[in-house]
Amino acid sequence: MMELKGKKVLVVGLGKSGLAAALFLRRRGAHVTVSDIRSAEALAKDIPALLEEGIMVEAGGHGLLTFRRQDLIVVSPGVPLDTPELAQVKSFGLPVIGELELAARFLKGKTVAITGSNGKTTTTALLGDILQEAGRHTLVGGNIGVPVVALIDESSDETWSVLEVSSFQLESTQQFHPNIAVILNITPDHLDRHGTFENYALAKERIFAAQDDHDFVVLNADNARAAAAAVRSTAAVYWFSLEHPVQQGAWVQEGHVVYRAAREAATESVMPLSEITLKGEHNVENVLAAVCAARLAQAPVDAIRRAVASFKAVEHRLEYVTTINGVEFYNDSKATNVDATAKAIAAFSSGIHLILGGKDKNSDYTQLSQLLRARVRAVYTIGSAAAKIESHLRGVVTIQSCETLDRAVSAAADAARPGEVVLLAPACSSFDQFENYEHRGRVFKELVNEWRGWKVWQNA
Ligand code: UMA
Repeated sequence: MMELKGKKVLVVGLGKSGLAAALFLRRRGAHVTVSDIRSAEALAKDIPALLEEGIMVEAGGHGLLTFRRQDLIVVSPGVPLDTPELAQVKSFGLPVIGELELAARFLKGKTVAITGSNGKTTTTALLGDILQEAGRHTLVGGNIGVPVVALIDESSDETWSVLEVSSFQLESTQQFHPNIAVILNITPDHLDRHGTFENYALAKERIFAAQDDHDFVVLNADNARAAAAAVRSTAAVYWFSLEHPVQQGAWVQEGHVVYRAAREAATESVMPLSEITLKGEHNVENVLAAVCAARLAQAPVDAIRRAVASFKAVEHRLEYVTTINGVEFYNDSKATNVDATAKAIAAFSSGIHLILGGKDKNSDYTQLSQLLRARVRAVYTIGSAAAKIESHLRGVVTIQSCETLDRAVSAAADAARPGEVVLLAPACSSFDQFENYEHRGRVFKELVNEWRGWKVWQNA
C-alpha cells in the first residue's frame, strides 16, 4: 500500500472526485493542495470545508509552480492528461495518477469493474443489486456518481465493489486490478478527448491491463471492437451474446437467459426473458453481462433471477416518465453519443418524436439515418450541435429546429398522436445548455409534467 503520510499531493479538479480524493488524502496524513480552473466564487461552497481540514486551494487556474512542488499528482477524470502543466511535470518524472488508481490501491475486498460506451451504469447498478441479493457486502461506485475513493473506508476483505469505470478514469490507471472486468461494447464516443476511436478503445482495454490468469474478463461477442480485445487479455475470457451460444458465458436460448461455466459444463437456465422489466434489446445485453459476472462471482441463480426481475430502469436511462393522452414520454438523457441514441430508437418500433442535440463530440449523426427513416416521425433539434445534426440528417427525416429543450418538448408533445412516443435521446453531451446530463433529464421531466398540467387545464 502506498504511504501518504507527510507526502505533498496535488489534486487536480475540484468536482466530486477531487473533493473526495482531497479529503481522503488529508485523513491519511498527506499535505494536500487542490487546483481548479474555476474561480473561487464558483468553488465557494466547497472551499471553507477544505480550508478547515488544512487543505490548500488554488482557484481560477493551474499554476505551474503549484504542480512542481509535489510528490504526487492525482487527477480528476474530467481533466485531460495532456494539459501543459501535466505534460511538464510528467517529463520531470513526477508520478501522475487518476482518482481511480489512487482508490484502487486502498480499496479492500474483491472488485468487478464495468466499462463500455453504453450500458455501464445500468449494468453496474444491476450487478450491485444481484450481489446484494446474494447476501454479499456490496459497494457500488465509480463513474455512476460516487467516487471510488469514497468507498474505501466502508470496504473490508469480504466486500465486493462493483465499479463503473470510464475511459477517462482508465486512461490514468497503472495497477488497477479488478477480479472481474467487463467490457460491454466499444463504439465511438469522447473523440474530442481521445482523438481517435482506437485511442479510446485502448483506454477501455486498460481495464484488464493489470489482470492475471486468476482473473476474469467478460466481453461482448456481438461487438467487434470489444471482442477483439480478447487476444490481449491474460485473464480467463468469458463471453455474452444476444445472437449465438458462447463457449463459456451467457446467451439467449429459446426465450431464456442461459449460462455455461465452461465448454464441458451443463447449460443452466437463469430466467425467462419475459421476467426482464427493462426496455430494449440493449438492456438484455446488459442483463447477460451482469449474469455472467454474477455467476463468476458465484452468486446463486435464484438470487440473480430475483434481482433482475425486480430491477427498475436507472434514472435518465430510457426512463419511462409518463403517458399523456396516449403519448408515452421517455427520458434517455444519458444517451450522450450516437450509439446510445441508436439503441434508444431501436427500443421502440415506430412513431418516435426524437429530441436530438446539445454539445457535439465530433460525432457522425448520419449513422442514425436508417433507424430514423424506419422508426422516427420527426426530429426536434436543440443546442449548439443543431446545425451539424440538421446538415447530417437533411432529407432523411422531418426536422424541426427548436434551439431549447422547452420548445422541443412542446413541439414534440403537440405533434405526437396517441400510441406514439416522445423520446429525449440527444446523442450529445449537455454542457452547452445544462450542468450535466442529470440536470438535462430533470428539466425534461419537469417540462413534461408542465405539459401535462397544461393539457389538464385545456381539457377542463
Ligand atoms: N477541471 C480543472 N482543470 C481541467 C479540467 C477540469 O480544474 O483541465 C475541473 C473543473 O473545473 C471541475 C472539475 O475539474 O471543477 C470537474 O472534474 P470532473 O470532470 O472529473 O468531474 P467530477 O465531478 O469529479 O465527476 C467525475 C466524472 N466526470 C467525468 O468523467 C467528466 C463523473 O462521471 C463521475 O460520476 C464522478 O467523477 C465520480 O466518479 C460523469 C461523466 O460525464 C457522469 N462521465 C463520462 C461519461 O459517462 O460519458 C465519462
